[in-house]
Amino acid sequence: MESITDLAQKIAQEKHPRKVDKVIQYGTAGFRTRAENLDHVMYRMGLLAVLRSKERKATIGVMITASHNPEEDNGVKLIDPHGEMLEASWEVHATHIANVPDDGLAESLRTLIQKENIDMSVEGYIYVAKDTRPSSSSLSQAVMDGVSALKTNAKDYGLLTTPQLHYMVTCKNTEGSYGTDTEEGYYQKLSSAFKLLHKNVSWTKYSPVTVVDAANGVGAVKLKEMQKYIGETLKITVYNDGSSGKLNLQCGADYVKVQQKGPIGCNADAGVKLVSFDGDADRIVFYFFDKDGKFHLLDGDKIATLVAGYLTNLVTQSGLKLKLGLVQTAYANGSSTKYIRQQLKIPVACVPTGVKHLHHKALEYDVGVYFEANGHGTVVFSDDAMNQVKKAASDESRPESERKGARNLSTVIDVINQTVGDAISDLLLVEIVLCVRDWSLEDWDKAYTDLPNRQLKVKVKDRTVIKTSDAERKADSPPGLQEAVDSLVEKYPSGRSFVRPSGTEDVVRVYAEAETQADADMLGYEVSVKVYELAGGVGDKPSPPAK
Ligand code: 16G
Ligand code: MG
Repeated sequence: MESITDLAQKIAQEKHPRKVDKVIQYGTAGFRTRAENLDHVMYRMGLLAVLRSKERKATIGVMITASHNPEEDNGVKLIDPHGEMLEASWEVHATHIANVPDDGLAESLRTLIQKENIDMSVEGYIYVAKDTRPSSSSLSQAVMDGVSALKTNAKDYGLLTTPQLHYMVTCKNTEGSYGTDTEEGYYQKLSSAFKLLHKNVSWTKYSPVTVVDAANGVGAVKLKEMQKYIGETLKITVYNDGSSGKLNLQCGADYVKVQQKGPIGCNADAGVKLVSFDGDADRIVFYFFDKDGKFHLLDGDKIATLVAGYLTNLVTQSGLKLKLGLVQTAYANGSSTKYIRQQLKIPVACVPTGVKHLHHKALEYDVGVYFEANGHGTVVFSDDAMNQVKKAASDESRPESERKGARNLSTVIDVINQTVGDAISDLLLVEIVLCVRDWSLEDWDKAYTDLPNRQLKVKVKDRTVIKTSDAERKADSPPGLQEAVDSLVEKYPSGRSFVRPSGTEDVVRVYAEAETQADADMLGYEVSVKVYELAGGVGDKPSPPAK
């Protein structure tokens, strides 16, 4: 009799053959490449999700998206039981299963089953969702084929934002204690808490009007849905909503952050609150134009400081002794780190790029706020902190002011999608803080002034020659590179620069900041040249900044 793994291989050969030889890696955010090369990878990730599900004895999520990448790309990532990124040791399994030749698939599956000691009689369960890319439908079908090849059931949610799927997986695996694993459950939980906090607050400078560039992605559909639940409390206008423009093309959070300008179709009056999501709505940035038409960006760093400041106040008010900490990456603007240390007086940690590193570190605090400068982030509360907050909220022996602080904290927790950064949830959270503080975006922006900065890419033969340490702030190889960067940095007041291989693109990334934009541009350029010379640059040499 044919074994189930042989059968899975047969289906692979017949319906989802591997047509490309190029090895593909499970990177920072799963597999990501041209959609036409992904069919076999998707089928195999369906298989792998089942094995992971049986091994964990829990529901596993499979999200089909390539986030802020162009429409021609697609990708897939697996979501672990508590809504977190797939464990690193399984990333290795994923890479292996994705690349093995068709006729070796059954054998590889058997080896994995043995190695991880997977009990194949355990019933697995898979949640699948996709973004709005044209390629997502057929790729999602390939995932479903993989799941059913191993005789396992899946729930296909169709279109969801990435953070919504993380949320669903967590709801399911906590048997509903985190929330209800339906879209309605998600909108209900977040919007009710939001409306409660927004109620009874009066303002003069805050404006409950927000204009959102949804990057022509899935966030548009879901935000419009959320608006129905929020009603009048916040008036959201969505553009770049997929009705005409192309996904992520000249729009979205990544474009706005990197280009430091508004997206296509953006023509707002001075002071209007503007927002961009990325293609799968797990990143958000805010911005506005001042009276002189100057663009002001409020990125992940600014969001982190806003949120951390607010939560610190609530914790203090509640009288609870909770340890709050903030987690950033090397991309965090130097001014933000200084502000957090000197003004907010909150402990701040720096970790390597990628959500899993930030999330993991944030879990070390009772209340861990984490944000990447690019706008991905959230807040996580330890189980103990959540229990303390709940208890304090109804503890009659506490003064009313403390109980009020705890009650507000408890409600804020419900606005937050703790499983992963979530543009919709973050939007609501920021709106609450701005409303309570009665701040316009100008007020928020005044907290500190970003040091001018520049991000550049350098093409090299093999980007893995760059090895970093100290949360990517030091390049240990190739020899001489760090010394070269150090001596360039020294020339510029408030200069800082680092280089790291991208985890999602075949390039080396260069970051530079300095007191003036011209200095940041020049420092970035000079460092790029060093990377080109010392790390095997290919193609054209980096060109100097335009004067
Ligand atoms: C991925 C990461 C994001 C990171 C980015 C860096 C996840 C879910 N996403 O999008 O956190 O900022 O990669 O890209 O981890 P890079 O390595 O190409 O600079
Ligand atoms: Mg994204």
